[in-house]
Amino acid sequence: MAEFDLIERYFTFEYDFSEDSKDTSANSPSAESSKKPHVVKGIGDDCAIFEIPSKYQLVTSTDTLVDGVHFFSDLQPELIAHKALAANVSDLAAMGARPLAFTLSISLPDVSEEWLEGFSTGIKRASETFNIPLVGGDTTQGPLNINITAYGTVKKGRLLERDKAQLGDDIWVTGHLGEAAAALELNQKALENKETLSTSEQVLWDALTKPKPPLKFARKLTKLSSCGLDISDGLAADVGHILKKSRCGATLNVELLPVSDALKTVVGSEQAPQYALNGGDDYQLCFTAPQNNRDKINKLAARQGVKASRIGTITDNGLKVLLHGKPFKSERKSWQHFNSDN
Ligand code: TPS
Repeated sequence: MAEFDLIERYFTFEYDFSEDSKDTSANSPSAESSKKPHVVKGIGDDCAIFEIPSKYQLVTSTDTLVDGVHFFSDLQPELIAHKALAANVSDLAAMGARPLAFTLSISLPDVSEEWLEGFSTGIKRASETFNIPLVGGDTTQGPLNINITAYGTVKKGRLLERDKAQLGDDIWVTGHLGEAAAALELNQKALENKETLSTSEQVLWDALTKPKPPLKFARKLTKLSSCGLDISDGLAADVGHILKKSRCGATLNVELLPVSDALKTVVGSEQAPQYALNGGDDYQLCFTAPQNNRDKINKLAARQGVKASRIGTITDNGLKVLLHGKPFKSERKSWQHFNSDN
C-alpha cells in the first residue's frame, strides 16, 4: 500500500469531541471558540494551522517510543497506540496545558493491515479520550518506532514549571505509583497467558498499558500551584529535576507514598515503596504548592475524582528520603536511557 493511501485509510479521522473541547476540534471554529486557541486546518495540507489568541501561549513536547525500549512489539497495537499518545499528553498535563493537537510519525517494518487497523483504532480512541486531534504526520518503512509531538496551550502565566518550587512548599503526587514498573516484570506472563493474571496483576497491567494522565486536574491546579512535572523516570529521579531547576532540596516521606493494594498484593508491602519511589512509567503528576493551599488542593482532587497525596516538603538543600523519620535505602534505580543497569 502506498504511503498516501495508508495515511488516508488509517490516519484520517472524523472526530466527535465532547462539549468541553469543541474549541480544540479540527472542525471550523464557532464565533465563541475563535477567541480560544484552535486548529484552523488539520490533515490535508503541507502544514496544520493553529490560531493562538494573544492571551495564550503554545507549548509543545515530543517523545519517541521504541520497540523493546518503551514497549514490546507483540503488545496489542491498540495498547501501543494508547501508551504512545498518553506518554505525550502527560507532558501537556505536566505543564497544566490544554491539549490542542498532535502529530504522529511512525516507522513500520512492513504493512500489516491487521496491525495498522488496531493501531489506528487505538490512536483514534486515545485522541478522543484526551480530546486532542491528530493534525499531521509521516509514515516510513523501518524498525518499529513511534514519534508523537503534542501541542497544547496555556493562559499566559497559568502553568506548571520545574523551576518554581519554593522553600516550605508541600510536595504532592497524583494517583498510585509503582504499578507500571511492577507490571513490566509481569510482562511475559501477561503476553503469553493473559487469562492467568490475577485481579491485582490486571490492575498493574492496566497501569502500564493504559495510563491516563490527569489533564483536567492539572489545568485547574495552575490556580493553586506553579511547579510540577510528570513522573516517567521514577518519582525520586523526577523530583530531582525539580530540585535542580528550582535550586532547592526536598524531604520525601516513604510512608506517605500512594501504593495500591494491588501493588502490595503482587510485590509485598515491604517492596511496594521501592517500586513507588523508583519505578517509572507512572505518568502521574508530581507538583509542589504552598502549605496554605492544602484544603483547596484536596477539594479540587475530590471534585476531579483524582487521588492526590502529600508526600513531602521542599527544603533548602539535598534530597532526603525517610521512612518514619529514618533514612530509607533505595534498592532500585530510576529509569535512565543509555544506562546498562535498566
Ligand atoms: C519494554 N521504561 C522505558 S522508558 C521509561 C521507562 C520507565 C522512562 C521514560 O522514557 N522496557 C519496556 N517497556 C517499558 N515501558 C520500560 C522498559 C520502562 P522517556 O524518557 O523516553 O520518556
